[in-house]
Amino acid sequence: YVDKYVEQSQALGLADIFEVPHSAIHMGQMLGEGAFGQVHEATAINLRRMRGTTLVAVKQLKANPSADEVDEFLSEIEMLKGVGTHNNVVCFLGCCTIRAPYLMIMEYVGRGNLLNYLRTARQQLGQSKTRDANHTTRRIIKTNSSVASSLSASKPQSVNYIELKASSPSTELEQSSVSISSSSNSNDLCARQAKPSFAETTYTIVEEEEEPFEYILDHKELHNFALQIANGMRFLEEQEITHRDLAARNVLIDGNKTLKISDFGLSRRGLIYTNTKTRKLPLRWLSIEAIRDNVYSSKSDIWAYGVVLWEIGTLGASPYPTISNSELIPFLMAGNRLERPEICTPQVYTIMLQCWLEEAKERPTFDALCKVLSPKTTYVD
Ligand code: ACK
Repeated sequence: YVDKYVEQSQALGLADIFEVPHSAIHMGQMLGEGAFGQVHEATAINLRRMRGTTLVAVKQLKANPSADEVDEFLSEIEMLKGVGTHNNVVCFLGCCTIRAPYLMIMEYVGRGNLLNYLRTARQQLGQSKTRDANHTTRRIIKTNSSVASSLSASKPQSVNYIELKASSPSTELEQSSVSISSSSNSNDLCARQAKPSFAETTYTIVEEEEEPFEYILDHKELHNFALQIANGMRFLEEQEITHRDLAARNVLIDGNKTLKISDFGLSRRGLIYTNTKTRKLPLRWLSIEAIRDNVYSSKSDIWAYGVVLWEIGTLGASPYPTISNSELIPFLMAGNRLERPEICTPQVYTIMLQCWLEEAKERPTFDALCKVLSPKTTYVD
């Protein structure tokens, strides 16, 4: 098949080993939509090192993109080609970049994002058993009574990204000067329900989803989530890749509860200083220096990781619900931080506070966090 693939690729003038002909991709249902375009379930035939048909996720750049959008999409792909594979990072499998529609082909991660997982589990907390759309049993184990009470206070929020004009000083961010966009699914508190339907294709997809998928949320699970994300981020840190949009909504979960860091749309190598383009930014996950000076590094990813720990500890609350965009920088500069989630141990809250140190170089590395988050750390009381 390799010969056939190479032949096919050469015929199309595809020198790059990641380049895939459009004919090898059969699009299925849409999974979601972002500013860049759409993500679909799809099948791909004879991907690099993958004989036969593989279930994949395909990110498709929207129709009539601006030159900047094409640039960004292609640079994301270029960066992903060099990332290598890690169990906690969504694997890049191939791309179509010779002609539009431009596609990015990724490993399919079938259980949606971590934020939805946490919120669904939170919603179902208290019910001892429920059945999901696949007729597999989900068992909800209530970890302790403070979990439920700490959650009632947190309400989901739809605004995760704001548009920051490069010319306006970020400290003067005004709610009115900010155009609001919501992440495609931030209000959707339900986990993905149905298995993919491929009515329009003739392929048979065999999935391993019949096994039960449990919403557990005990100490072990939350701790394990924190560690898996730190592991994936350490892998990126080693390669000097700055993710820039680490948040629970951008961490995907599969049927085995393996977490995969995704959405590299804003990622770049090395220290990044951005001042050129108007772009939407995940304000509430950004470090002080990222908001104030447009400087991003692994240390600003560490800040975002602290917010992800907080999202895990609150089972999917929205950060700073009472603070407006324009108030955030003064709030942080005055030394204020997100409060300790009720269920988190002081030990875990100390880690969060270290991630939010004003001085970037004093924050821990992901490597150090992986060590600190040894099995001995207690996540919740
Ligand atoms: O949160 P979701 O269910 O998971 O909805 C969003 C949507 O596409 C838009 O980003 C989903 N998504 C993104 N990448 C993947 C992937 N590799 N596998 C499965 N779903 C994905 C994401």
